[in-house]
This record gives sequence, C-alpha cells and structure tokens, in this order.
Amino acid sequence: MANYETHEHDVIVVGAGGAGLRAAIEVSAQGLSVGLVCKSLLGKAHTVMAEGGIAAALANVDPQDGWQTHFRDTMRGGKMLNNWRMAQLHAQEAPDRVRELERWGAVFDRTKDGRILQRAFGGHKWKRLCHVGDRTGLEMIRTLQDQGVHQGITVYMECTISKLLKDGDKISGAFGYFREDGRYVLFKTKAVVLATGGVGKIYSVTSNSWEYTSDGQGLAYEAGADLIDMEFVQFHPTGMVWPPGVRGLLVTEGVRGEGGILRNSKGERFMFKYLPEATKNDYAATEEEAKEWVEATIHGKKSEARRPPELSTRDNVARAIYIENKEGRGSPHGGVFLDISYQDSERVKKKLPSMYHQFKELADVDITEGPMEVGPTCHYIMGGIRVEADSAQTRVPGLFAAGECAGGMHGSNRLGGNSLSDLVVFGRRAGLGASTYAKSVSGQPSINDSDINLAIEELEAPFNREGKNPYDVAKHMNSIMDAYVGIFREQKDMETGVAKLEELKKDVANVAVKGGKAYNPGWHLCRDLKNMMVAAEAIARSALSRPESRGAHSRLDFPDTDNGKWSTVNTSVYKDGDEMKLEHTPLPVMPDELKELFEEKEKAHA
Ligand code: FUM
Repeated sequence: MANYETHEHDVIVVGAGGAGLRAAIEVSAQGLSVGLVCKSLLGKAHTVMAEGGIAAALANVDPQDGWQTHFRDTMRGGKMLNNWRMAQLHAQEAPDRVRELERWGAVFDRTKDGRILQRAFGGHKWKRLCHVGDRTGLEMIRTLQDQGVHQGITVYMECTISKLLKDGDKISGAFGYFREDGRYVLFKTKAVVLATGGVGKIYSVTSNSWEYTSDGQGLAYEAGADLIDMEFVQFHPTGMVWPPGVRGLLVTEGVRGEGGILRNSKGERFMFKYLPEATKNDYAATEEEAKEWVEATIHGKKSEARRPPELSTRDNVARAIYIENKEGRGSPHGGVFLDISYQDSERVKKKLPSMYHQFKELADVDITEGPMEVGPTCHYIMGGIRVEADSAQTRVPGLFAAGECAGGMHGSNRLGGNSLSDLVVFGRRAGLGASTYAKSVSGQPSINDSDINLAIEELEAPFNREGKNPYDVAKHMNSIMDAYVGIFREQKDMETGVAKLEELKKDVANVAVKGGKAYNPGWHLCRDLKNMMVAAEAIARSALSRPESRGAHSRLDFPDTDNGKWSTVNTSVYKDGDEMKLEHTPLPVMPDELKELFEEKEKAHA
C-alpha cells in the first residue's frame, strides 16, 4: 500500500469559503479540534464572487424591513419550493451574523449616520444588501479567515478529499491527497462538514472558478446522502460576454442595484415587458418612475417610486436576455447592454470599483463612458445535499453540509445576496451540529484498511490505463449540459442529454493521464470528473422528471408553474448500487403562523 500521512480531529470541515470558515470557527469555539481542508489556498474561495452584498433585514435604509419580509421574499423568489424552516432561520439569524462580521472587523460601507449601508437587489422588497462596494464576498472571507486563524484552526491547504470513510453507517474519516505533490492523507474524525460550494464547471459559461466541480455533492452521494432539487441551476443574468477569455465572469447585480439599465441592440429597455403578472406591481411602470427611484437611491431620499424592472428576480432577467438574443435583438457578442455610464463617474467608481477595473483591464471598456456587454452565466445551484434545517445534518450520521453544496434553502431560485447570508447562518449551524454530534461519539470510530486501499487504487488508476484525456471528457460534458439542460429545457432534449451522459460515464470511468503526481492538474481533473458526473446526471434526470416551469427550471414544453402536485414535492436522487435512483418527496409543511405572512396585506413591520 502507498504511504499516507494521518491527522486526527474531532471534526473535519471540507471547503474554506464562507460556510466552511464559519463552520470551523464554530467547532473551535465549542472547544473541539477542527481541521479545515481546502482545495485552494486559504482565502481563494468562490465566496468572493458574491460581490454586491449580504442580505440581512437590518432595516438601516428602509425601516419597514424585518425578518418576515425577508423570509417572504426568499420563499417567493424560490417559488415556494424552499425548505420553510431554513428560510425562516436564515431570515431571522442573518442580521446577527452580519453584526458578528462587523465585530470581527468587516469594514462595511456606511450610511451618513454611521450604520451599515444597504442597497437594492433583485427580488428583495427593501434595500437589504449590506455591502463593501462590490467586494463584499472578499471582505467576508478576509474577516472570517482572520478570525479563524486567530482561533487557531488547523488548515490543510491545496488538499482534495476523494473519499469519505465510514464505520458501519457512521462517518469515521476522509481520505485525499495534496495537490502540489500528490502525497496521500488520511483524516480520522467523528464528523465531517461539507462546504465545498457548487457545480458550475459542468457548464461551459460560468462565473465559477476551477474549484467548483461538485465535490461535496459527489462525496455525499457516494456516502449515502441524497441530493434534492438538482434541476434548479441559476444562470446569473449578467456575466461578461467579451472577450472570449473572460466569458462568464460575473458582473455584479450591484450594477443594477445602483441603477444600471438593460437595453437591447435596438436601444429598448426590454425588462418592462418581461415582468411576470404576479409581481408587476412591485416594479416601476415607466422609465420616469424608475428614474425617480434611482435619483432617490443616489441621494438617500424617500420616494414612493417603485424599483426598476432590472431588479426582477435572476431567473426572469436571465430568460429575458436569452429571448432578446434568440429573437435577434442581442449585442454583437451574444448579450445585451448594461449601462450605468449616465451616472456621475466618481460615484460609479466608488460604488463599483471592481467592475470599473474589470471592464477597463479585461475588455478595454470604460463603464463610466459607455455600456457593458453582458449575458447569462451559470452561477449557482439551488439544489444540493439534503440536510436537516436546524442542525445541517444529512441522512448519514456524522455528515453535515452547509452553503451552496446543501439544498433546500433557496427553493427553485435564489435571490442575490442570500448566499452570503446562507453561508454564515448555516455555516455556524453546521459547525454547531457537527460539534454536538462529535461530543456524543465516544472514542474514534474505526477505519478499514481495505477502504483506504480502494481510495488509493482509485486515485492511481488513471496512470495505469489507456483512456480518454480528462480535458476532452470535461469539454464533452460541458457541451452536453449546454445543449440539452441549459436555461430552457424540453423533454426530447433532456432525454438526449441523459442518454449522452450515460455514454459519457464510460469515458469518465476510464480517463487516463501521464506523468507523475506532482503538479499534475490533469490527474486532479480525473477525480473531479467523477463528482461532476454525479451533478450532471442528477441535474439532467431531475430536470426531466419535473413537468412544469418553476424558478430557474424553464421548460418550453411545460411553460406554466403547476400549483398542484409539483408545488408540494422536492426531487431527490440517491445512489442505489451503481444506479442513480430518483423519487419525489413531500415538502415539509409550513406552520400556519408563517403561512399567514403570505395571506395578509403588508403590515407596518412586514
Ligand atoms: O451579483 C452579485 O454580486 C452576486 C451575488 C450573489 O450571487 O449573491
């Protein structure tokens, strides 16, 4: 058997974005030993791609706000498929988590009287996004990282976990390798928190960085957890479309939150015609009213004007941009125009410094002088590992999940800004849940040598066979997902997609690589592909199984949202032998006092 090093901790947290860091901080605060394992360097987390803000009903700018409205907006944004309890905990606890970040040193933008400033974002009724210019995620990671390091958390950087180990049905460890030299590592532990983020790399145009290869979803699935609602993949409406090398890079929703206007190639402000009937009254009816809202926002004044149509929910704006292009009104590189250059240039640079530099340096466009070209980019997956709301525990004892890799919180469509708050609310809860569980386990659960041997064999196999190049296989997977399970879906396309993925599985199982284990990203991709395959198959099969349109799942053959059966079930997939099984399970039932929030007219504090 190959050599491996061994470490032992009460809890292992996999992933060092916002959720992983917050979970590790909590485990350490509970007096337990925690190992934080990250695939990248510490601080290089996809959390930084949530740029425009963290949603929390602090009511600093709009005093009418409160957790109930945040809860209601979140549920409505998710088209009521959210786990109500997660949405409730999230809305109730987000303000405390933001204040905690502030205490730990996060430097938020301020109102004139010194409170945390909040901006508008799509689907949020009030100005709710606490922000640091357009670098909120970055500031959050910096703050959590400082806090974690001061607390003495042990960090294992550039380390990939390839297998979760179990003693009977319970978690007992995790096996993996260090990316720089390929040396193997065994973590003995009582509990694992997965906080590995999303799956964006299975699509070709994505805001996600290289780490987003569905690791947590794949590991949890292999270990016996179920994945819910995987059909719901969020395409952020505004990614860069030009030049080709940066296609998909995020253009923060903060641009629209600050008044950015979307126009097609004919100069039409097209979002007015895409507002769904049910929410039309929440938005400005004319350009004049939208302008009044922007003026009031800029000058911090009160106004009765409703928010601009560009602040509709992401699913809706992404679809609108897609349709504008399909009908021949797109921009030269397949997007539309997003313009904030009509505002004072110093204000734009102050509010959106990263966007200013991003466009100047990468596209040679000065956003204070002219419009940006933008289009949809795969940004987030609402579905993920099924967890119990309060403790974040999966159905595998000792296995917990938080952040993007967990499902339920966002239903069928996530509101912008709700991911940063999700990370800290449920990161903390997962850390607490894992600590409570670990304390209840007496002694270190046992680990079978044969499981370690299998993990090593699996990792070494690509060196010992002839097979496909992993990069070709990844590209093929991207093309299948783009073509058959993209923004708009149809039965026959998805059937083709499922069949093609089934074929591709053979290539994934046989990818081959040459060279050694040191600095060999092709070898890393061989293992990543297995996790990516789990996500791709789960998305395609789940999407095919839901005959309706809801949130981010848009079917051309079933354009309406079903108010019957499909509004009451989650899609769930799990591993059964070598097969992916799928079932529809009932949504948890919302208690009456919360249901009332959707029935009553606005209350003063709702
Ligand atoms: O547009 C953005 O700044 C992204 C935020 C988010 O995904 O929450």
